Amino acid sequence: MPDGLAWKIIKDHLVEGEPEPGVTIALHVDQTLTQDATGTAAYLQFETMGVDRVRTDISVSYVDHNTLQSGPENADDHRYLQSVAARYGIVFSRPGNGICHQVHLERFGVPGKTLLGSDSHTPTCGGLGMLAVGVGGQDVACAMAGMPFYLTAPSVVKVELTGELGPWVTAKDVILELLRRLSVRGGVGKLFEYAGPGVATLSVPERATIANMGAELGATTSVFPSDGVTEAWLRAQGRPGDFRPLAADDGAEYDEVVELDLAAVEPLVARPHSPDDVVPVGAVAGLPVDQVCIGSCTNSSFRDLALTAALLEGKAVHPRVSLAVSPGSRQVLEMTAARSGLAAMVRAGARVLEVACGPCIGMGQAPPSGGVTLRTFNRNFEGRTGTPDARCYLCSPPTAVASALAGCIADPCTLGDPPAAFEPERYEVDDAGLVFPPADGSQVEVIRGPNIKPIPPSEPLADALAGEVLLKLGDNVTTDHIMPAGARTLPLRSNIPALSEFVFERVDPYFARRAREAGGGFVVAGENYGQGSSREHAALAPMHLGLKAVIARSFARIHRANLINFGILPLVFADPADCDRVGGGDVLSIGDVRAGVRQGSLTVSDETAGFDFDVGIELSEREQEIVLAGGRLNLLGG
Ligand code: MIC
Ligand code: SF4
Repeated sequence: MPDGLAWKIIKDHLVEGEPEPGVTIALHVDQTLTQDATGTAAYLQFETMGVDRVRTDISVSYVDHNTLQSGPENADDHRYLQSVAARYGIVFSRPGNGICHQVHLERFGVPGKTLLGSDSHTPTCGGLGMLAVGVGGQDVACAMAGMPFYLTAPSVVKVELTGELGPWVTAKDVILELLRRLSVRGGVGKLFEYAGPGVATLSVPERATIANMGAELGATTSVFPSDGVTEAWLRAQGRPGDFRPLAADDGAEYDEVVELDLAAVEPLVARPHSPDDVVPVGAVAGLPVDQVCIGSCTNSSFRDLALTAALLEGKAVHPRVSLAVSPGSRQVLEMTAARSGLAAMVRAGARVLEVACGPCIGMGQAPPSGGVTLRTFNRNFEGRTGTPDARCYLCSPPTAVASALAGCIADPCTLGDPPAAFEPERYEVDDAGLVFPPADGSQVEVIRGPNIKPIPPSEPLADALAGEVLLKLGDNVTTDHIMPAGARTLPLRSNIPALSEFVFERVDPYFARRAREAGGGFVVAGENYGQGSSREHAALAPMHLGLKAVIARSFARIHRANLINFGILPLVFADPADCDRVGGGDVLSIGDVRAGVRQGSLTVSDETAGFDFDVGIELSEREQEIVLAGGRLNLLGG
């Protein structure tokens, strides 16, 4: 039977299971990546697995999130990550070398290989024809230890691209258009495979932008074919040997098809506070902006920055606006500087920031109170900027530049004729920011700072659970709500007891105290609970506070897996209407829990409201073992 591209890569890596949508399968993992904010927990868990050296083709540890060193914690984390990398055979990407997804695309991505990363935007490398999936740190640790990666095989959506992008329309607008049509939960359980004649009109960095924000659709991953454009780009990166052509077989069938005419896409903007609240730029044009940020793993390629520099050349940023630019990698920074682009940006009044995630994760550049910030990033969840009442809009680099110059949201066509887009024939390759591990790391000492604490243990699942509904929430709760990031909390990522004090802080500043005093309890929510990041801390820290189960209408993929990995039950209302009947503060009890987990359903008694309701818990046998043990680490003997 003819196969689509994604199924070909899946079948090439299949270790266990039937390759059918909805079925649990296990895949061999060729490469892994971690970043510093999730990496410390991943390596702390990996260290307990008794493996002497990573068993992947290549594993890379990036430092890109926690780069603001306002105390010793982040530098201590970096030192731990560097030493643990040398000890176990992992490549270390030093602070300042770049955002994990951008650097991985430039230096390590290989078409047709699998990549598992402890960051939700790992699918960026799908732009190169990789099957790249974002997961929690524990799943990456297991892959580094040589275990396969278990997932529910997704259904595959073919996105048939036709036509060509018009002037001032970019890859960012393409993915915003898909978000407008499909929403932040439209991709859950699905993989997006791009096809059609429009693919050849998109460069690798543009494909990467689209694959990157497939994460915002909730998709398992996104993948582009590997074609002549891919080959030319890999050659330009000095890696011609990594190219291998990959395309769907003729006549391949798909579970769904989405048609998208690139010529019909227009410049778009996502409004606060969700990446799917998308409107044409004209609908918000004229809104005064306080800040414009260009960068993040979505839009920080050389192509994006070269365009930004060309558009800023000889102009001046509006006095009301603070324009921040953060390049995605050292390569991007060096090449932009070498071609005078850096000077053009600085002269125009831009604040050029460190090569890192920076403002995207609230590591500095919080906007003013009640301010409007326009960003080329991928997420605009409430509070994520670091300013609780800021309003964050998302857009493409040209829309960002036009707005920075105008002082208000502006259509990029106000900039006149667009400069010719280009891809350099040769990228300047400089791997000085990468530290390769010694052939034998067994004598390397792993250095732990005082803030690095072991992962807290958990108990096997009890047969009776009781407690109060600590929080009742709506739809699309993000991991930024559950476990906020930003400059204040990220330094505590390797210290779970300290970090857990901030769980749900933006929803209820007293949540941690209430949870501790109540001896744990439940959270009740609507659809798509836990969308957004891969941070397993959003399961680990609530586990430490005694959270027993989350009862929701549905869950986001990565967060559901993280809850299971740490022994928290992801329960789904059998009748979605019951969600409205359960109140915050109600006392719930669940009996025969262990048998119910095996059967796939449980009955919950709402003692306060005086009614019973059923919940489902659809787990594979392997997942059942994990939750019964109180988490995967207990099964691994960690
Ligand atoms: C994000 O964009 O939310 C992050 C920060 O990159 C997270 C990872 C983390 O929380 O460390 C992600 O996307 O997975
Ligand atoms: Fe970093 Fe932002 Fe990308 Fe997350 S979304 S990896 S914080 S740049």
